[in-house]
Amino acid sequence: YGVAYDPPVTTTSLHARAARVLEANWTGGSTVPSRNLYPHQWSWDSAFIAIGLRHVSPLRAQTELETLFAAQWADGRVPHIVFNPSVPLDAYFPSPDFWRSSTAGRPAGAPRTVQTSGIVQPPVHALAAWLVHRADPALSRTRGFLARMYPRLAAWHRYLLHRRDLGGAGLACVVHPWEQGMDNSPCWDAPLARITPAPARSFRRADLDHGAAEDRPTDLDYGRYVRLAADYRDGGYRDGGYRDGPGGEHDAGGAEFAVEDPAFNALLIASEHALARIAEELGAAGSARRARAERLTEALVTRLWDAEAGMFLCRDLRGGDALVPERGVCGLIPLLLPRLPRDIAAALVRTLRGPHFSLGDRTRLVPSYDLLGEAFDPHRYWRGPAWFNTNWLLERGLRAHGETAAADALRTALLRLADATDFAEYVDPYTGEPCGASGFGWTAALALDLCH
Ligand code: 9YW
Repeated sequence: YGVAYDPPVTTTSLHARAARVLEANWTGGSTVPSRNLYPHQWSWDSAFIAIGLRHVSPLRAQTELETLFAAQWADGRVPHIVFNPSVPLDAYFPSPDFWRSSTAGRPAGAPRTVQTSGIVQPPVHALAAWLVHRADPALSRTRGFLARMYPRLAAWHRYLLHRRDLGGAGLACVVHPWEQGMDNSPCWDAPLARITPAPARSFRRADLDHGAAEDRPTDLDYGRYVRLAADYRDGGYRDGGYRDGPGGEHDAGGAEFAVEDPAFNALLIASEHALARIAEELGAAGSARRARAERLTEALVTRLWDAEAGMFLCRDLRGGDALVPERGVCGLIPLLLPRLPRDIAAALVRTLRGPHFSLGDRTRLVPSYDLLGEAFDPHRYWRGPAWFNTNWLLERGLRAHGETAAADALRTALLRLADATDFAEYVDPYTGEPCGASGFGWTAALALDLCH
């Protein structure tokens, strides 16, 4: 036959099995992305997981976010990993002894009681907190969930909008590919090429114990990730950005890798809108936050929109402050914003349907990278495979812009593939063949969300 095994799905059984994955990955205070590949708490995973978990247990969903924010640093940053002390050091690299967050001199106010990384991940959290609240407002109010989360979320956004505004245009910058969440996207190839890799023998990758080498980033990529992270650590995790002094002067900082990414900033904008709603729910005004979200949306368009490509691109601050000519799925994620200018939303939908991403045509789900790009590889991590979180964001975006039929079709495809692949980490965009881990946290969580 040569056709991928793809049995029909009944949403009830899918629902039960997705809930079981989240149960199996629950550690008592949070949920691991994958039991063997990623045995700690990851920041944006937890936000997506909470969005699904709220349908099974609003209490656990609140706890998920509370646990993450208990590890927030004094400067407002939310670390991309919170380490589980009962997991052996060699189960994941880089481990706490690499990041050294809680050792003497604690950089930038890292917490004393938990070990964390020192870089961040996309700010999906305020959006998640709002959705979690709405799943059970009575429980949320009784527990003071939003009242406790609000100041922490506000400090998180303040960190990103001040310390990470390295370009001075209002957008947040990432200083490491891991921060943007799409680790080895071809969008990073040019900015990463300038980084001298750490010697291969100076570290040991743990990911290859559990993942197939051809599905994972290369050793050369890893050498560069390690170099960038070690330099940031050795600089005390200090950022440039706006100084709080009287002039509020701008400091570009020493970061060798500094990129304005459209997905990271779109998620920040969506979360700023959510924070406005949270403020209002708590009896405060949301208007200043809404105005800020609007300004950020304008900056996103001014800085990162490329009319010719019909999508957003990344801006490489250290590469002549130029746009990176690679089409990554990150450039489509701003579709998530309901208040995006209409012509831009329409262009994004055309690009999604066109030859580079082929929505509703040759692919089963939207790939992480340009199907026609030279670097495209249907199996290698963020260089082509389709991921469930990005597709969930695009499903929401299509719906927000009135593309109901396309959103429905994408939803059906997401549910089918989550089911048929036992909640794979990512899939071949053409065949739907599973890659990476199975029983993956956000895949199960977002499938659950789409059942509701
Ligand atoms: C790694 C946990 C994380 C995700 C990232 C993804 C991957 C870690 O896994 O990074 O070791 O490669 O790229 O987005 O948060 O699921």
